[in-house]
Amino acid sequence: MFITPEELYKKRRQFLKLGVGAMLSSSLINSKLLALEFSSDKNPQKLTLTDEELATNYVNFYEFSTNKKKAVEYAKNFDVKNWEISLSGELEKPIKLTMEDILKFPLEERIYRFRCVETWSMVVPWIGFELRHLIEKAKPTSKAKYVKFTTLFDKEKFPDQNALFPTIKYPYTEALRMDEAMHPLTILAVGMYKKPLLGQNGAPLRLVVPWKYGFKSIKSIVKIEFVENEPKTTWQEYAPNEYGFYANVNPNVSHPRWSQANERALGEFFTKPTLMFNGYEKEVASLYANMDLKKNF
Ligand SMILES: Nc1nc2c(c(=O)[nH]1)N[C@H]1C(S)=C(S)[C@@H](COP(=O)(O)O)O[C@H]1N2
Ligand SMILES: [Mo]
Repeated sequence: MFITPEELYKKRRQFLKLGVGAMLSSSLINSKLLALEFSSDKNPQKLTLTDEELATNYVNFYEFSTNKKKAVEYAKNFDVKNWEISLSGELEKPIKLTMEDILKFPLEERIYRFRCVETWSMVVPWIGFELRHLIEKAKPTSKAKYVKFTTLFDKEKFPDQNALFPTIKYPYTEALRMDEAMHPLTILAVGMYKKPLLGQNGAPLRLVVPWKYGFKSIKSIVKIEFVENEPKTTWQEYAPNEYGFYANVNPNVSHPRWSQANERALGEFFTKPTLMFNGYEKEVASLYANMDLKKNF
């Protein structure tokens, strides 16, 4: 049977009337994405999408495991029911948002290049919305100079958080300068490949900052704070000589242990040159006009 988007929309309306409270966030996202309630990316640059199987099976999510295969396995039944995101710090008043609230933001498909600091890369069709829309809603005060993000801390859900010697310090945190957070390329994603995010890719809500190394794109966010001073982030604390606050993709600045000049796209055999700001130089270079990118790596 062929179902038109209108029919799906009506179905969803009926479904919603049955009682939103009882629904899982994932099915809520599902109904929204199935009803094609997002604008599609026309892909003007004709980027070649990474195979969905690769993008959902080759992941970094240390809370589950540092082993990419095991992370996927442990993330299988990740429960995102009753997920809440708290907004606090330098803003008018603290806010708590459910995924239902989150899904009211205008969803868009965004096809972005994604470059991990480990030198693999991919092109992903994310579904999400511009972070600036959420920031505008939160009404930060003039003291808010940075936005800090925190991943869920739950030893029952995340095996590495429960380990005797966890790999990194949890909860995982990341942060952006306010102008980076307000940049229209910066999104909060709820889906990819026209479906809700899977546990291993950061369900139900993750950050995507396409001109920065992948570790800035923090997964499974539960807290967003507006702060005055530059926060110390997880990887920066772990190895400050290797991972800086900015982490802008830069082929001219090597990691102390390897070059960042080239990358290997998942599914491809040969490497190719990495682009300045991961190919988003035109859009974001002005944010760093007066900065020494070798010092502020
Ligand atoms: N909470 C959390 N977020 C995280 C990570 C993590 O281990 N924990 N890994 C980061 C790294 S190193 C990368 S490359 C991307 C990977 O995203 P993907 O697995 O969806 O491709 O997520 C980032 N966000
Ligand atoms: Mo990464």
